[in-house]
Amino acid sequence: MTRLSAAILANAPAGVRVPDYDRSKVTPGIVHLGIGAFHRAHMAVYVDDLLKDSPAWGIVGASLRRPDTKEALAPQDGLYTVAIRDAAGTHPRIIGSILKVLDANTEREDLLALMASPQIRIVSLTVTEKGYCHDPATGELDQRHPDIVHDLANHAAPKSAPGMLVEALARRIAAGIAPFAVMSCDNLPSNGATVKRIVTKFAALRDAALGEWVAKVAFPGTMVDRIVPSTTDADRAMVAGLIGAEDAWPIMTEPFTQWVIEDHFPEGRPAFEKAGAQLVEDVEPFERMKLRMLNGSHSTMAYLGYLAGYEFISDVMGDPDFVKLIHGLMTEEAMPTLDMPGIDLGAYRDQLLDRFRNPALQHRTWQIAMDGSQKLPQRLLGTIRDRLKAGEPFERLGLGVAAWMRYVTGIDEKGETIDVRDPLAMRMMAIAADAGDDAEALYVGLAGLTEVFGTDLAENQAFGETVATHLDSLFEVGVKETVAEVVG
Ligand code: CS2
Repeated sequence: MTRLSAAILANAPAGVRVPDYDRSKVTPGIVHLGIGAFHRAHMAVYVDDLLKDSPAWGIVGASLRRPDTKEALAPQDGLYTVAIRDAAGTHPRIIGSILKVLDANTEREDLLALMASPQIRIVSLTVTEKGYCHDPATGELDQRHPDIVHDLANHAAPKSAPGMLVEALARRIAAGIAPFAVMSCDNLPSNGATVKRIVTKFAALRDAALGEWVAKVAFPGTMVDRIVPSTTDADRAMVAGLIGAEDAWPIMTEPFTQWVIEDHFPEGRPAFEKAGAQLVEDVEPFERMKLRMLNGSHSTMAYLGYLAGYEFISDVMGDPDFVKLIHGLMTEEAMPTLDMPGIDLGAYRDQLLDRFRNPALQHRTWQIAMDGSQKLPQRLLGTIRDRLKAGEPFERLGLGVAAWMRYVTGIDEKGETIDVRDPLAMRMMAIAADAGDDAEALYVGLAGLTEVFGTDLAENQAFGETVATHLDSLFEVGVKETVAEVVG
């Protein structure tokens, strides 16, 4: 079968949407760090919608860790398929907004030179929570992180996202070029302000004057939302059948997409609103809503669901007790902590439950379970802090935290090994090994991870009682029985 490339676009089968602009006229205006599946299903699609009218906003992607995206897209002229899936079918669309992918490890100088050039006016990021090298409980730069230590000693050859951003910004100052706006599209709380704090700190550690200059750079916050399961070989075969060509890395996603952006781009931006984005003054209420409702539910379903033997989120949604649990978590525990004038939170919740039910998405509980130590603070713990302050119960959120503690032991209910992927995995499994089958000891050991729980939660009695009781129940009677008790 022929490979997807610019040459086949003119003859793409009917029903396959292709770029509606002349790609040879498109020039780079955006560098995106972390060119993974999420970016390709989300921002790159919005930009693809706009290039016909604004060809100066093409994207050059960079991968900071692995060269696999470059290897997949380079032979395809940067083209790839987004397959939008639901019960009614699959709609393929070929995206052309990514002009090129650079591998930061082997093409670092090219990447830094491009980031320092005046044509680049936005640098956006999806490097996942752990890519910011920060302490998730406080949102501060982790100065002991090995990549940060490396980058502070090797300014011109950075490995980390903060190191890359600061080196490119420093080169711009030296050349008298105005800074680009830095736009994080990751699920961090207050992502604009958080990334600004991390990057400014890194710059100040390099040099105080550089820190002051970086403090004036624009870091617009964003709320991003689209569910993007990892691509499988079966997905590749399905897409090849639809587009009549082989695509090494098509992206699977759902019909829903949302993007709320703080309108703070001193050097200009594409008309994102024309592609459906909402431009607002303050994005934080939207972020909080999404992190607590969608992602809080997702993580709770991921740990409990995985342990109960459910492979996909749609399988979890087939269990009425789990649906009751998640409905209750959102309605009784998360919604009262949100202040969203003009937004119908009940309708938002119902739409989320429908999205979770999407049978065509095949979103693995194991995928969402990854990197829990980086995700829990903004997804569950912030909500719990608000509930504690209000003196209100948080049984379902507490069960979510307990399920994470049960999951990171690395052994499931049948005694099988769990492939726990997390920057703290080794430490957590050592804590679990020390605790043995003592649930209380396991609770104390894991709650002592202050980079996750802070010192306040670790020392909070109500928090400890709720989580440790659920954890004990997960060991004693198992996941399904515990969920049934909590909802019953
Ligand atoms: C998920 C998110 O993997 C995860 O942790 O909760 O990637 C989620 O699918 C997105 O935030 C949806 O916008």
